[in-house]
Formats: sequence, structure tokens, C-alpha cells
Amino acid sequence: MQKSIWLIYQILNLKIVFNACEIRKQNYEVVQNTKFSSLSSNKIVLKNFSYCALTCLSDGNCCAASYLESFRECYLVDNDNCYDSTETENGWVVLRIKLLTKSIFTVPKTWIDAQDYCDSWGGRLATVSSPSENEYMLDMTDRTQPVWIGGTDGLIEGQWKWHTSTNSENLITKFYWGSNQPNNYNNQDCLAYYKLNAIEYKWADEDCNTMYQFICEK
Ligand SMILES: [Ca+2]
Ligand SMILES: [Ca+2]
Repeated sequence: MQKSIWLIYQILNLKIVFNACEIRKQNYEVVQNTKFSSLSSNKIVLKNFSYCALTCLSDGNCCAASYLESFRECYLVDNDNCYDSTETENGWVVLRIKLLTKSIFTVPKTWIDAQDYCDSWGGRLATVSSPSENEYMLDMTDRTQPVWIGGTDGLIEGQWKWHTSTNSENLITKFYWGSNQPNNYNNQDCLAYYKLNAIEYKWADEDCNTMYQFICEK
């Protein structure tokens, strides 16, 4: 069977499986010849892409599935790695459910203006949910300029929250502070990556009105 026909067949097959199981409607896409560059995920052997995709869709902690037809290998990518980029390689099919796209914007803005800019971009200031995601975001920066991300303790001092587009309660529970941070110096309420010394580039609380580069996600 030709590759293109095979893919159409698989997608149709996938939709049939979805309908049969009445899986809740999700925003997903299927991409041919694309795989996750970092397969920090569970590998299982399944007979086809449909089963791989269905396994991911029925797992609340799965954000994407990579499938390699030639080895029948299914890789399930968990939520903590949703930010990860994909690369092109023949023979892979990726089901992307809720992949986070992150981008750095290098024209400095205040934290609030950065938040507004991210909103207009269709996203929000970036959040961090795992050590690997933190490292991924650090790699986006040139590590010379501070960079805003989406945390603030502006409502209750010392209680850090991710500022989401819905303003819902989103308490930060895992922190990557640099030494002596947060120090709330002159009422600093906004979260940034900050170069503390020659080797440390970590979280710090900063004055929200300072203009920094920023990372958005959507
Ligand atoms: Ca503060
Ligand atoms: Ca500080």
C-alpha cells in the first residue's frame, strides 16, 4: 500500500475508533513523518497507529503519541514533556493533542505588557511544570538578559501563582530559585529567569515594571 493511501486509511481508521469509543472531543492533529526529538516517554509495542493514538487519548497524562510503523513502536509522551519540539523523520506518525508551543520575544516589555502581548498572540506568559521543561526554557534564552515568565505573587505576598488566561487559581508548587531569591526587594512580585552570577541563571522575583524579554506559550 502506498504511504499516502496508508496514512489516509489510518486516519479514517482512527476516526472510526474515536467514534466507537465516544472519546471526548479533543483538539488534536496527526502529522506524518514527524517524531518527538526527545522521546522521554513510555515505549510500548502496538499493532498499529490507531491503537497507539487511542491509548494516548484515553490517558489523561498523555499529550502526544509517536508511532514508528516499521517496528510497531508506540511512544506516549506525558504532559510534562508537552512543550518538546518535534522533528521530521520518515516512517513516524505523531498524534499531537495538546502540545505547548513556546516562543521567546526579545523586544523588552513590562511583565503586564508581556502578558498582554502573549494574550494577543493567542497564549500566555510561559509556565513551568517540570525540571526538564525548566531546562528547555533556559535553552531558549541567551542567558545574558533576564526573561519574564508567567509567575506572580502580586495578590498575596509569598504566594506564587501562574497567571493563566482564565485567572484561575494555579498555585506554583515547584520552584527553581537562585540563591537569596525570592527576596521581595522593593516589593518584587513578578517571576523572571535572571543571571545571578557567572554560572547561575535561575528564577528570581523582579520588579514587574522593569522591561525584559519574555517567553509566551500556547
Ligand atoms: Ca513579592
Ligand atoms: Ca528578587
